[in-house]
This record gives sequence, structure tokens and C-alpha cells, in this order.
Amino acid sequence: MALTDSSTGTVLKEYSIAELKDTANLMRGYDLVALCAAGSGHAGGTLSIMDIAAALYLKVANHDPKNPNWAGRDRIIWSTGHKAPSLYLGLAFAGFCPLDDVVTLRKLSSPYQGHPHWLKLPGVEASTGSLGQGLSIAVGLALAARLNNQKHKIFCIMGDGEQQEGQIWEAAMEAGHYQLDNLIGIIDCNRLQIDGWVKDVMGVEPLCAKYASFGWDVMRIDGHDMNQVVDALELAKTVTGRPVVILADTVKGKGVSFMEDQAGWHGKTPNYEELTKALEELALSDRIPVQHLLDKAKSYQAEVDRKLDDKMPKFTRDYWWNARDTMKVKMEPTRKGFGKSLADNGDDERVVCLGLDISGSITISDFYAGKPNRKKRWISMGIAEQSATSAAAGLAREGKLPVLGTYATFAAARNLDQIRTSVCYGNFNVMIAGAHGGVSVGPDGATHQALEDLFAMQGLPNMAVVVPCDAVETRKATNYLLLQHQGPKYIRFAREATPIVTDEKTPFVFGQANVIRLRREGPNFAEAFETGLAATYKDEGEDLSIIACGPMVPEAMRAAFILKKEFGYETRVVNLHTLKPIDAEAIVRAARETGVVVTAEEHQIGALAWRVSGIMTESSQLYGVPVITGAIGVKDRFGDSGAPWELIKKFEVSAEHIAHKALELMTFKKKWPEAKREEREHLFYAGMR
Ligand SMILES: Cc1ncc(C[n+]2csc(CCOP(=O)(O)OP(=O)(O)O)c2C)c(N)n1
Repeated sequence: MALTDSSTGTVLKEYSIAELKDTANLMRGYDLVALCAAGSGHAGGTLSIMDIAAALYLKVANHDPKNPNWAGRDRIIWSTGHKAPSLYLGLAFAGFCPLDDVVTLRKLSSPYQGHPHWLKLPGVEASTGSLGQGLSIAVGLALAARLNNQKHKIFCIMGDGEQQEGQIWEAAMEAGHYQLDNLIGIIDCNRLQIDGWVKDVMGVEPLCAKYASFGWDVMRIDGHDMNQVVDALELAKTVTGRPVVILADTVKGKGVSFMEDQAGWHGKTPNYEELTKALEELALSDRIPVQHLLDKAKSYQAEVDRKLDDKMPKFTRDYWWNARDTMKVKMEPTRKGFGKSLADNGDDERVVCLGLDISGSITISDFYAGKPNRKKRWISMGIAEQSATSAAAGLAREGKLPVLGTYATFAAARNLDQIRTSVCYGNFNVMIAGAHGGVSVGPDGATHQALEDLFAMQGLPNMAVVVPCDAVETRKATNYLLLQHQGPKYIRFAREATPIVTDEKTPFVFGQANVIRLRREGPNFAEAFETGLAATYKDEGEDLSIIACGPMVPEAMRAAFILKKEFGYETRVVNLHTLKPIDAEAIVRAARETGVVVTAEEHQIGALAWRVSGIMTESSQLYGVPVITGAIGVKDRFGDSGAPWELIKKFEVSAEHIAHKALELMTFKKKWPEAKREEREHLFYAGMR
């Protein structure tokens, strides 16, 4: 069976092998158009898995596009969530969703998220994106089917690099132990991952022998030979008494000459010229309405822009970055400062950097770039965050200064117990870099946007936590943490380019906040401000304080600018780059001296806000002192796909939102003292809203 009408049991369409081959090719073309329109995404792996996607969705799996939740359907789990476009195209060609809509891929609020989310698109069975989890989900589905006496199959698509995740092997053991013959694993063996060839990053072969030893039935096929693909999948459905894994040999970037076998095309998308060339090679130039699709993407985007703009707090002028002379700033991603520091300090023989297959993008590879003598202290660990964390503790135990880093979600959440027990409990000198913090990660979507990491990292005894405000401060913070600070340390930075607001002369003292004040206007935004240590700052009787960390500091400065220009308010911006140990004195003084405190964090509200309010609650210097507080941050929800600055707007963490909140608090501050009882009630309820 295949595409089925679940109410009658009739097959909706029977695909021949020739039709399947042709459709897989067409899916490749639509994939590239969607990726081109998105401007980000994964060309290589979506192309390598496409023949299998076509075979599964159009021929092998039993499912009903009109009834996506049909209990008798086969389930397909995409453990490699970054191949989401292939999943979406499988669904679209099967009739679950309109084919044209896939071109809204990775755009704000689109159901076609950067990584699949089952709550957004019918037909998606699980939300994935954090590698190594899909097979365990599939084991759960297989166990449930057995408990429910259901006969359907569960397919799970994995990558070969992904096999480096330890969780895969826990799931493989479980499936073997429970003889889950309703479970079929498929591994897209394209031999490449992000940092290069799988065999070089962290060898996983012999996969046949490994799965066989875990009690699986193993098949090895050419993943681009449609006959072999369909035969293997059909045969797998008949196996009894054990789970089946199909190792499909494939080519990353299959079908496009300049993408094939190129690691660089893992997370890259074609521009218009490359798309045109690719479609020519696929003989699809006349078969895909490229312009119509790109226009559709454009008009979707225009609607996104309009809606976002409508919701933004309004002022008399546009104060967005670089919108006018006085708002001119240089932008650079904070992560670059991390790489610079590793390049500068890497000659210290104690420094050892651990790679987790995302090395270029988080800049940890700058440690050895152009310095072959350091290569022996570069240890590639594969996609294995948990083991790498404990291994770092082992290295530190022997006097090394290990540094490991990846997306903050995987660097500070997946391995939380390892950080807690192996690293922090032992108080080891391990530096953990949580890259891509916050919603400004952009189109990869919620799974890749760390919004909770700082809760956990601050909660760990012995852990130092630093969230620098720009690339310059990131370099200084890394310099300090790497070579001077003793004990576990977590540094968080962002993916997107954000304003440079400090320079060589700006003080950076670990554990001590800076105060930033707007002094004058000029052609350079950053130069309009003066920064000094909070400890030596003299109260100037400002109207309010904004306490921020990370790239929210430049946003706080921009808010201070808006508040001054539009309302004449003086703002004390406190750059709380070190969250732990926290500068309690700077917080208490800001509260006592200004009476209004707004916190600003690109994180679920609380990592900064509750720490600040905790300090204020504890301080005897604030007994009886009225302080009006507000918090800007993400409001207890997951992120979304979209462009970085769109997400800053959507999740209400821009300068405009900070200024808006500050105004609300200032109204309160001004009116409260002389307000009569009823007016106070009114103010109180207005504040609640
Ligand atoms: C837990 C986790 N760590 C890191 C990443 C970042 N990441 C996305 S894809 C990828 C490489 C995957 O390689 P592979 O499984 O071989 O997939 P393919 O090459 O087929 O795309 C990595 C490291 C992630 N998504 N999840």
C-alpha cells in the first residue's frame, strides 16, 4: 500500500519506479527554490535524502493526506531535523499541504520552520532539530504501537554524522532488546558532516557490524537507486523479530555538480544564479515556476514586514540601527571575539579546544586556523556534546585548559548533568562556550535558539557566567576566562552581527558591571556614550536604570537614546556582563539612586530579571525604598524561524520595547507619589496590563 484513503482503504495513487525517480528529481528542484528564497538552510543533506523521501512518502508508507492523524498510518520521524525541506516536499507531493507554500520555508510564523515542528504542520510526526533524539522517539512510538496492538511501521531517518550521538546507541540497544520489528531506521550515509568527512571528524563505521551486534537486521543499499530503495523499504516491512536498519549510501548535494561531496554546502543555499544553474543540471528549468514561487515568497515576506511594523512601539522618528547618522554603528557577531581570543592565546600549551562539528560557525576553529602546530591540541569529538563535556573535565584534571563550544542549547542543556557532575562538582577549569544564544539565531528556529541556558548555568555552584555585549568585550572576556579564571566558566554569545559599542579602552573587569551614559550626539552612535566601572560611578540623579547583558546592552543604549531624544529622560545603562558572580552593588545603587529598573535580556525572562530582583529583595539598603521594576525578555515561549532582527521585534526584545516599558514605569514613578487613593488604584491596574 501507499497513499491511501483511510475511510475506504483504497490506494489513491500507485507510483511506478520511473515516476518516483522523476518526482524525486522534481522535489530536488523545489527544495533548491525554497532554499534560495529562504536564504538559509541545508542544501547538501536535503539533496542526498531526496530519493528516499520520495519513495517513503509516495510509495512505501501507508498514510492518508486527507486524514493526517489516521491511527493506522505509518509514522516517519526525521531525526535529522535540518533536512526538514525534504520532509515538507514529501508531504506536499503526497498531498498533505500545498506545494507552493513550501517556498515560505524558514520565514516568520511559517509552518515550514527551519526544523520540523509537529504542532505547526499536519503530517509532521515529531519536532526535531537537536540531533540524536529521533531514534528514541521512534522507539517510543514502536513500543506504543505494540502496546496498542497496532500494525503500522515507524520509519526513522538519521544521518551518518548523527551516529556520533551517544543517545542513538541507547535507542539502538532498546530497539534490539525489545525486538522492535515495527521499527525501521534509515541512515543517509553521505559520508560528510559539517566539519568535513565523517571518518575524519569521528569515525562511525563499521555501522553494519555495530547495528548487527545490537540485534538489528541490517541492509546496505545505494540510496540513489530507486529500485534498491523501494525494495529495501518494502523488505524491511516484512522482517519479524528484530528492528531493521537500512544504510543508504548517498552523495551529499546529489544532482548538482558543484554541490556534490562538498562539506561547504551542508548549511548553504544557492543564490539566484546558482539556482538557475542547478535547475539546468537537473533538467528542470522549464518544469518549475521559479518566478511565481519567488514572488510568492516575496509577498509572504511583505506581509510579515507589515504586521511586524504595525506592532512595533512608535516614536516620532526611526531610531533603528543605521537608520540615520546618529544611529551609525559597526556590526560584528559577538562570536567573532571568541575566535580572536583563541587565536591570540592558543600558544599556551595548556589550551586544548574540543570540536563538536560546528567549529567554523562558532569560530572555535580560529584556534588552529593558519597555525598547524596547534592542530595536535585540537580534538574533534564529533556530535557528542555529553561525552565531550566529561572528557573536558578529564583533560582539566590533568592540568589542561579545555574549551568546548557549540550552539548554547547543545552546550548547556543537552549535557547539563555532565556539566553539573563532571565539571562543576569537581570544580574543573573547563570553559564552555554557548554560541547562538537568543532568538537572533534566526531562521534555524526554536530548536536552535537557546533561551533557557542561563538559568541552568547560573544555578550551578562554582560556575562563572559571562554574557559579553559585543565582539570586543567577548574577546576580553574570553582572554580573562581562558587564562586567568580558575574553575568552570560559561560564556554566551550570539550568532547575528550586533553593534560594537565598546573599544580597547572600555574597562572590562570580571564580576564588575559598567555604567554607560549618553553624553552627546554625533555621527557615531557608540561615541555618544561614556562608559566606566559601576564601582567608581557617581550618581547623576538619572530618571531610570536599564540593566542589560549581552547584545541587549546596545539595545538598552539605543533605548536610552530614544528616551532622551523623545522625552528628555536620563538613563543609567548598566552593562551586567558578568551574571555570576554578580555585581550586587551596581544593581542596588541603580535601584536606590534612580527608583526605576528595567532589565533587558535575550532569554526567557528571569535569567537576568529574577537575579536582579533577588539582589534587590535581599538588600537592606533598599528597605523601604520604592523601586518600580519591569522586565524585557522572552515571555515563556519557544522561538520561531525568521530573520534575526524580525525575531528581535516579534519577541519584543528591541530598544523600542525597552523604551516603551521604561515609559510605562516612568509614568508610574511621576504620578504615584502625589496620586490620590483612587488614582493609585487606576495606576496600579494600568501597570498590571
Ligand atoms: C545535538 C546537536 N548538535 C549539533 C547540531 C548541529 N548540526 C546540525 S546538522 C549537523 C551535522 C549532521 O551531520 P549528518 O548527520 O551526517 O547529516 P548530513 O551530513 O546528512 O546533513 C550538526 C552538527 C544539532 N543540530 N544537534
